[in-house]
Amino acid sequence: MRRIAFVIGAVIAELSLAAFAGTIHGKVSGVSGESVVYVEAVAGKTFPAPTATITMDQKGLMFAPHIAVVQQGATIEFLNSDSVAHNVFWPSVGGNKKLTHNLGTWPRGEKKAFKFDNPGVIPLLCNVHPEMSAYVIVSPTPYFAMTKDGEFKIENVPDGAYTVTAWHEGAKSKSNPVKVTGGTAADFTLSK
Ligand SMILES: [Cu+2]
Repeated sequence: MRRIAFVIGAVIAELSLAAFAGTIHGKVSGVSGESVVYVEAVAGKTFPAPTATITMDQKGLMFAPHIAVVQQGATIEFLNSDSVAHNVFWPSVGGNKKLTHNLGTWPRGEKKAFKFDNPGVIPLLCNVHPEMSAYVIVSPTPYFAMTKDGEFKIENVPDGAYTVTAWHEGAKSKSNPVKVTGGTAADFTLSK
């Protein structure tokens, strides 16, 4: 009997957790092109590890996509689709130069996987082609969005107080405190 009561209690707790979640929406202005908006780490809170693997291609002497956003712990497969060899390296993670890493240089058709365990913005470079560049944004939470026109929506964020950061490659990142109570708005104006 006690066990049944416990199970029912757990189900109710789960339902109410699901009920008290909202959408963070808003607009990133002051910049044009892709921006990334994500919820910063929440003290004392961990999230299930992401299971999806995404591919970052090197094609036509360009990284594709130019900007990728993943949850902390995600794996990215770096593929070379060109007939020339490409390299992948990054000088820092979130500005921390100690986290620099050179993945190596490899020919067409080959790929290498890397698991991103540290959050932050990672500038990707190729030491064979200095004009090649891309960014990986490793979000510390599963709550993130990419926007092309500035409008963004991050859904299913549990009620609570958060810090939300907007990033654009040509501007200074900006962070705003956001309180989610069944839906909330957060607008950002970025500048250089
Ligand atoms: Cu290259």
